[in-house]
Amino acid sequence: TAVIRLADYRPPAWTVEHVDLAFDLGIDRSEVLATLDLVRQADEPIRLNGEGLELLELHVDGRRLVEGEYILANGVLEVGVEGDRCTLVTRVALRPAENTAFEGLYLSGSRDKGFLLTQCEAEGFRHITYYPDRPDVLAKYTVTLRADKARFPVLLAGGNPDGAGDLPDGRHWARFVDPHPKPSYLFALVAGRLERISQDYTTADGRKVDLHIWAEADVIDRCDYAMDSLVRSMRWDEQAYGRNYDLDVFHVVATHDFNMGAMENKGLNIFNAKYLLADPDSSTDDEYRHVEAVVAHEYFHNWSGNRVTCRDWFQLSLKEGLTVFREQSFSADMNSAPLKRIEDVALLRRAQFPEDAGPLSHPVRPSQYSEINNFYTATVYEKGAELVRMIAGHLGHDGFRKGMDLYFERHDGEAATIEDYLKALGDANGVDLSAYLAWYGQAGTPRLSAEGRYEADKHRYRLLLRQRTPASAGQPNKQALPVPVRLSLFDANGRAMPLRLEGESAADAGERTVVLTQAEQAFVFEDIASAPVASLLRGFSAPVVLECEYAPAELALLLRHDADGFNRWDAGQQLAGLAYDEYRDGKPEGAAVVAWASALAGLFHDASIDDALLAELLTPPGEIELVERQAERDPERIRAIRRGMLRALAKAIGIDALKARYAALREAASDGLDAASQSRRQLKRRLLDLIALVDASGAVALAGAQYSDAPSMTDRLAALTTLAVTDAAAGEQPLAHFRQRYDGNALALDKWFAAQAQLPGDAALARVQALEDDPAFTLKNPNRVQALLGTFARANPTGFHRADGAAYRWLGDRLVAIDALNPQVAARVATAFNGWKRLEATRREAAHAVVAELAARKDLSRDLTDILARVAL
Ligand code: HT7
Ligand code: ZN
Repeated sequence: TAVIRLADYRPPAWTVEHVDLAFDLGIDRSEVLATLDLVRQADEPIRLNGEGLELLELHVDGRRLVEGEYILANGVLEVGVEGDRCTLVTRVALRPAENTAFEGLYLSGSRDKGFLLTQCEAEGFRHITYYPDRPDVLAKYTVTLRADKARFPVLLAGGNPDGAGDLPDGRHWARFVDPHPKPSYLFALVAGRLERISQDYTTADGRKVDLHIWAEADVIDRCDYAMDSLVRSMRWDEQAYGRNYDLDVFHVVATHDFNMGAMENKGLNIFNAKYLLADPDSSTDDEYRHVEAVVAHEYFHNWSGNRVTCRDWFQLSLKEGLTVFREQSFSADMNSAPLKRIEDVALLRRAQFPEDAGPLSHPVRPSQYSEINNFYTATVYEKGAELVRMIAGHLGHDGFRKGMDLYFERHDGEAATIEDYLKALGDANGVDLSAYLAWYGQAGTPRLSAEGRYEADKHRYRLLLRQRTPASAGQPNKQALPVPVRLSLFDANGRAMPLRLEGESAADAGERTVVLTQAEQAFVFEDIASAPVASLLRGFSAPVVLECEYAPAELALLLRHDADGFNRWDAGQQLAGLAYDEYRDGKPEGAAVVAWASALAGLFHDASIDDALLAELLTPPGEIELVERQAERDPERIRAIRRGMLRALAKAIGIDALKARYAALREAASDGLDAASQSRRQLKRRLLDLIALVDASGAVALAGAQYSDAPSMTDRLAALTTLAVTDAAAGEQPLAHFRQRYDGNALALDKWFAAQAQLPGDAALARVQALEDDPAFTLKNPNRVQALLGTFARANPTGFHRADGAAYRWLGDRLVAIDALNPQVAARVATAFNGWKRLEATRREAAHAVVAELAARKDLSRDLTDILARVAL
């Protein structure tokens, strides 16, 4: 397959000044009449992308072209014209109901009740009409929609409304004009029977905006939280970045049929219902937070992505990394900042570090791709956000804001690059940020090693930092990167010492940032009265793996005293890692196990710790992260060791203390969304899991009661999951109850499928296979596929990696079936095979056989083929 390279970038030969689109919408057949005002930029023919289109007519400057006057091959329509401008008209036909790939114009839901919608990022617009479908072609859009009024009472497109009316034969029309030039990937339309909730909003600069959230009638009463989140996001972007909304209307639409989380189409955001709907009866606390975060993320794209877009898809992180960072800052302001940081870093470690350590590793700005849909990755999003965070830290709060102001001002209405971004931020502050460019171009997670030496006689502490980034495909030698290390030094009582670097005259308060710019550098701190314990990379100041030989007692000290909530948690994670090593090496009474369990037992009784933070502290790294601590991956063994450690922890705290705390939390139960109630629910869930490890039947009784009288989905699902994974028989009745109670509630049923996909061990595959026969299961719905197959393959290591390889073979078969319907979804699920090389030998051979067989097939999509080809390497 063709490889697209960043180095081959050429500006467009023809640009579009204005595009007029007229749609005649129907479920089986829709027609699109497109009028493009084209402007020549180079001495080349016009080349327009188009895939799966039935071309009905083609006109240039009013003259209809006949066959032979144009070339139509390999998804490109080529027309040679004279002159520097022309008007090109095409009329094409589409078949929305047959579009199971959910790219371009498609049908969400059933033929009789569903609605039509579009998804154009990254290259979906070419499935709608012939167009230069690349993000650096920005045009003004006028869109007219025509459809049967009874079947499609609501007609929406991006931009401001510009008239509507009735037509003969029960049809009607609506027109929209978008004054802001935009790339084709931001085009959207929606048509069908939808209900709405609305709110008035006035921007800080005085624009009155109508906010509308649209959804099907049965779920419209679950959109209020999204509306509140939207208003909070709009205010926050005004206050934090001085960014105002810029159209008279803002539409948000929910669909159950969507390949990703949501889409920031200009003026018409479209959401996977999973990230828009929320109500106490069917949503967990985590889901409420996700709704708030995704609503904010898509809204923030209006500036970081829409007003300033990407020159090409290699620059994807310019909008995605930046927007994730903006969402992280917003969520930290709306909720607990340390908990948000813990959650984000945990995600980075769980999803991005493994991606970057295997054959799918790529730089935040890749240099080549064969299928861009496969680059909407944790690296581009989450690592990209970490790079923005480092740069923001370098500039400081006010400097970063000045830099962002200049970036938005300088590139408004343009398609920019990562270089443009660094230049604007640097220029606004009179600094050169180009050293950070290396972070964008270099794959792999850097290892940062730290070695501290205290010179008691000189009262000095010498910190030697070294960095090394492992080789990756095509990048055998890595260069040194700027690595900001925020740090504090603690004395034996857990107090942060004043910090003065050699050569400086005054000491800083208890925290500062040193930047490692070379492969190796020493930093010497003066006037250090006693041997310190270093708290390094505070707040996770750089996306690296820290290698520092702490003694268990030192980590226990940080776990007890570090004022940085993130580092406190991370000290616990590192200590848990050492405890894991001891367990693995047959030393269940080792120093780290004892230090970890006793420090946490102490914190358990510390009333000053927030319940949610305590829940996080009581959670060691998961089975997936712990793979790093095994030479070869044997999921059963990892799970057994981890459970052994947790049992030691539960015993150190004491079963009676655990049960008493659980009972107290149950007493205080409510369905409130306030932080304290959410924290209580989170801790309750953690305690139930710990109790289950030492007293399974006691936990089953508690979970049964919790399930029956749960005031919220958070409590209900926690109890259900505990029951399902602790005792299969005890889980049956509540599972059946849940299935019936939520029949018809797609998002709640997804949780039911996902809970069972997590059953540990060999029993899981048969359960998953049985669930495929449930009438509610379908391979056509991406959320359902992710809930059952995605959860099983990615979040159930002992179930998926069963030693006989049966689950690998089963997933291989399913991938072929999914691929025939929806290549993007198949490709995503297939990434579960990433890391097969690190499995122990039996599993490795079984996984390899499946991957190799699939990779050799010639009948699979480009999306799936690309993932398989790379994973098989
Ligand atoms: N920018 C959006 C990306 C997206 C997408 C990409 C490929 C295929 C389908 C898609 N749906 C949405 C999501 C975001 O805001 O990051
Ligand atoms: Zn995004």
